[in-house]
This record gives sequence, structure tokens and C-alpha cells, in this order.
Amino acid sequence: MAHQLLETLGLADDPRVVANVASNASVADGVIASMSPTTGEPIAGVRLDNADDYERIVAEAAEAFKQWREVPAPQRGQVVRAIGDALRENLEPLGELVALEVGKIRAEGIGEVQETVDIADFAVGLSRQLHGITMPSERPKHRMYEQWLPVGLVGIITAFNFPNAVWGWNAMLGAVSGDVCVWKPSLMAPLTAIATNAIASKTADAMGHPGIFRLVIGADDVVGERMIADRRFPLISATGSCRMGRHVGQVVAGRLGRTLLELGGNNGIIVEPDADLDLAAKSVVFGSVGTCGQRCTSTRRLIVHESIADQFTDKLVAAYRTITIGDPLEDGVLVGPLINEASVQNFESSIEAAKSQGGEVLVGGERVPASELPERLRGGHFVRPTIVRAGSQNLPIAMEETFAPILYVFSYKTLDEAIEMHNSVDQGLSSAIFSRSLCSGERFTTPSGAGSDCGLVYVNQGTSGAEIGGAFGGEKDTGGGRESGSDAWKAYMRRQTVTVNFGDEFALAQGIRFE
Ligand code: UN1
Repeated sequence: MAHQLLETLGLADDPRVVANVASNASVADGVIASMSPTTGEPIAGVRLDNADDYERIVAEAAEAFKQWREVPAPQRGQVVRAIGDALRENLEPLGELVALEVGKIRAEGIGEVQETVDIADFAVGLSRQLHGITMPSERPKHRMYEQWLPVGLVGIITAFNFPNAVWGWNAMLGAVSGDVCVWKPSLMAPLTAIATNAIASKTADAMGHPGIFRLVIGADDVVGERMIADRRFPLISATGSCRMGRHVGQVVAGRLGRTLLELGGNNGIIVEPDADLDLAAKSVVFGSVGTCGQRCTSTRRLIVHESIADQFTDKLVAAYRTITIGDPLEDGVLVGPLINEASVQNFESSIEAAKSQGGEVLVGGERVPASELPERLRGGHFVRPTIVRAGSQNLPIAMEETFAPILYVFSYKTLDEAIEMHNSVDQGLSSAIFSRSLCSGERFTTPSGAGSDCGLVYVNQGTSGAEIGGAFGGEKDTGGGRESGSDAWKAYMRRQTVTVNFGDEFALAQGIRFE
């Protein structure tokens, strides 16, 4: 399977890819192994870029920008349109590569590539709508308007969990904006990055626009630190942990560059007593166990009205017991592995912390014992999706984002109390409420801001699985960035206010006379 996929996607012939690699190949060797989280075996090796490679790539990108910015935006849109088509043609193999490399199930892998196709479509339309406004000048025979210009080089830093779509959100908008994108992918998903970037860059090359999608694969201290400190990148768009984002934010701010940060989430769902519990249960299960709890939008906290807490929790526990864990590329499997052994350890230590803080494990709580796995999967990083009932409202571990399928359940008496609990965490990405009452939904989304404090809020939908049409991102420690739809494109462009005097009088604003 792996071999065939690498062939289909052209990775077998890519000079960066090394077919046979030792699983312990390290950054120091200049080659790393992309490991299958499902088997614990290497899929292939990937050559890393060093400081000289970085310099060359960025210098070439800066040259390419000078050409690309001269291409009219609607023509840039045609290039993105062709990239969308090429991704469509590769939807299945690329989705399967995502599943193979990061362990999400096949349907979610394909769904992720579909998300990139969707944002490409969106960006094509946008390429004719990157418009500014005109405003009346206070001076006679003057015209004032604003226009949007490309920013230049965009550094895109992505995490392992969405190794294709998060690049897509940034790169498709960056490309129609006239920017050149340099992508630093996670070292846990380099093959998906190579295959994805090759599709985009080959398509653009063939249309006469070489070098506008670049990839730089390397260790954080070699290429990551260089990129964030590099003044040639007016914009760094980074996705990952709050800790990483705080560092990136400070370094880029130190040189007065711009960041677009999409960091951790600690997403909660409030379930009101009048909720449709079947609908709520399906959404909670998808949100908390989908992608094995490794989405930034994964549901981590459930805040249920006390009158239905036991009934609803029992329903979830029963559903969790039916979940098939296994090879993410096999039909019928709903939950694949965590990305690596360190994640399994994090999962285990969070469960230990929860127990010692008074939490009660209702289902799951452990890794899947090797004896329950087929021989082939024994090196994989499988854990059981877990529900922990919080013994009291004070469960410090639930304030942290553990990138694993752990759902903490709290109960509440009044909706105001539930909202306060909901907003009590540091992160502010995604949120949801289930209720059949218009008033509860409105209370949670009130325009005063006294409802959910997150960037994304859902009523009768779960916290994960955003559509590309809306702006995606969150508040507080999530970093404040907005990617994807709505007017997120403005982050990839710079605004210029233009004032033209078409008369022959010297006129100053504010009525100042200077004669
Ligand atoms: C992420 O986990 O970094 O809303 C992105 C969602 C997806 C994107 C998740 N559309 O769950």
C-alpha cells in the first residue's frame, strides 16, 4: 500500500525521498524517517534542508515574487484553479497518504484534501474580488481609495495533524494575493508536504510561473528559527501549540513582522436539558474521538445540565464501547493511532493527573494492549478514547490541551454557570451548545460578547469540522489569527491608501493654510 501510494504520487522519484531508511535516522544524519503511527515502521526517509539550502530557497522565492506580483490577480486565480483540479485528481491517493502518515482514518484524510480543494475554489472567486473601497476626500478635485497589494513572502509553519489543509488555507489565499509561499511542514508529516507541494508547484511551473510554492523541510533550530527571524518574511502564519505560538509571536513581533497564529484549543460543548440528545451524542463522539482527539477543534470538555448528566454520559459511554480502533485505512475503523509514543505518554500522564485530581474514568483510560492488536499493528500508538467524569468543578488537567481523545465531563445548574465554566480556560478556539431553545442558543452567541468567548461557535453542531467559507481561528491563547474564508485574505495582503490630486490647487486637509 505504502509503496504504491508513493509511486502514484511521484514520491518514489522525488530527490528528497529516500526509499530505505533506518527508523532511528535523526536530524543529525540530515535524513529523518517518516514513521507510520499505525505500525511504528518507517514509511520512507526524507532529506532535510540545512542553513545553506534555506538561504537559497528564500533567495529564489524573493526573486520569484518579483514576477508573480506582476501577474494580474484573476490570472493568478487561474493557476489556483488548475491546482484545485490537480488536487481533485489526486484526492484519494493524497487523502490515503495523509491517513498513512498521520493515522487519521481514510474518510478524514480524503476530507482534509477536499478542504484544500474547497479553499482553492474559494480563492479562485476571490481572485476577482480583492477589492478596496473608495472614500470621499475632503479636498476639492481629490480622489481617495484603498487598494490591496501582495505582502511578499509568506512563511507557513504547519503541524502534523492537518498536513495538507492548513497549508491549503494559507497557500491558496497567499497565491491569489500575489505572495510566494514558503512552507515549513511538521517533521512528522513530510511526505504529505512533499506530495502536496509538488502538485501545486508542478501545476504553476507548467503554466509559466516557476518557484511560487516552496518547501523547506528541516529542524526547528535550523530552518524554523531562521524563518521567523527573517525580515524577508513580512508574514509568518503558524499553526501548532500555544507554547510554539508564543515563541513565534514574540520573535516576529520583535522585528515588527506580522503573524497569523492558529494555536491550541480546549473546546467545550454545553448540553442543555432540552437538547436533542441523539444529535448531541453524535456530535460529541465525532468531536472528541475523530482524528483520535488530535484536531485543534477536538471536543475536550462536556458541560452537561445536571438533570441529564447521568443519562447523557451513559449514552456516550455506550457509544464509546462500540468504537472500532485499528488501521485507519481499513473500512469500519473509526479511530486510528496517536501520532507517536510521546503522545501516548502524554495521554497516560493526563489520565493519571485526572485521577489524582478526583476525576473518574468511565471508559477507556489506557493504551490498547498489544495482545488485542493484530501482529502488524503492535508497534502502533493506539489508545482507547476516554471519558473522565470530573469529581468537582476543579479539575486542573482539564484546563490544558492534551492532544489525545480524552473528554472531561462537568455538570451545571444554570446556563450562566455553564457559560462561565466554558469560558474559564486559557484557549478560545471552538465552542458549541446543544439546545432546542432559541433563547439558549442566542444567549451563547449574544452580540454583547457575554456568551462564548471563542472564535468559532456552533449551535446544535459539534466543535470540529469547520467549513472553509467562514474565518477560522480563535481568541485568547489560541492566538487571534483568522485563516480560510470570509475576509481572512486580508492577512495576506497589505492595505494602501491612495490620495490623488487631479486639480492644480495646493490643498491641505484639516483646513490648514500654509502660504
Ligand atoms: C486543525 O485541527 O488544526 O474545523 C484544523 C476543523 C477542521 C480544521 C481543523 N476543518 O476541525
